Amino acid sequence: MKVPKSHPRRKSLEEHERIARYFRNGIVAPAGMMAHGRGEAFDYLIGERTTEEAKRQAMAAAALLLTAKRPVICVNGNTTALCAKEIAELSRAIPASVEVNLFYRTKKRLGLIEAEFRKLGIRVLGTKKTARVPGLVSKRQFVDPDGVFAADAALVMLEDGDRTEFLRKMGKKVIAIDLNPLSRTARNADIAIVDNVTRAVPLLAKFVRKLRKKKRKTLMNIVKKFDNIKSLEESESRIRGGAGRWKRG
Ligand code: PTJ
Repeated sequence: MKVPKSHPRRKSLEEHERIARYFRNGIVAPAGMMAHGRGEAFDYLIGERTTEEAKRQAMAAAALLLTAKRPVICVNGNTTALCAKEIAELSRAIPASVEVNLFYRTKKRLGLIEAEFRKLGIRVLGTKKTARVPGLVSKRQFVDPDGVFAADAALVMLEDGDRTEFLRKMGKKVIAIDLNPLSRTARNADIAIVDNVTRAVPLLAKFVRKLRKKKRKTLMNIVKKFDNIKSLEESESRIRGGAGRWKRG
């Protein structure tokens, strides 16, 4: 369905279309559609735009990614559907590896996501060789020995709190993008960006380009000053205080 240019919630409807299309082609899992709906509700409450808190969160996240020696960006069905091109650009800007990690892991979906990134010139890790995240029971435990397993920092999006927690137990820094500031993923992360992946990923790339020339010490200071829980409280209070503040079409 073509969404009219004049529609006030055009972007949101276009995202629906993308998720539905990528569900039909097998990339998005059935539960991915529900996960998208959950995110959409929070996005509506923050006004479907990047908040000032999210800008600060993304700035700290960009600094962390630039100080990492082996950063990895994790992708799943929803993020491939919504922003594969932007993820490819971010991975080049940092530079970072891209690794596929699926909750509903099947050979077919791994292959489809791999092919989607190949079209963008990215060779994704995580499809064949497998190491494990100790303690994690879901299929998310399977990671690439040259990717997440060896990484010192991982960017995760639309994930569950368990993996974030266990990755941190492995000593890795975790950056999460999650529209729900109360989620376990957001709260377990070192830095959580409360924004839609479709806006947060290009914003991260923008900040990475901006900060790239800064001294390591400056970048580390930005990271050190960041307080994830305090920042999430700011995001949450905007959501609570924001109800009814925005006019909707
Ligand atoms: O790994 P896959 O592809 O096999 O599928 C896994 C899914 C996505 C189904 C799985 O991870 C899942 O069910 O996720 P959850 O537990 O619903 O968590 C998704 C989190 O991401 C929720 O807190 C949502 O609010 C948030 N979210 C949803 N859409 C977006 C989002 N955050 C940022 N941007 C979005 N577009």
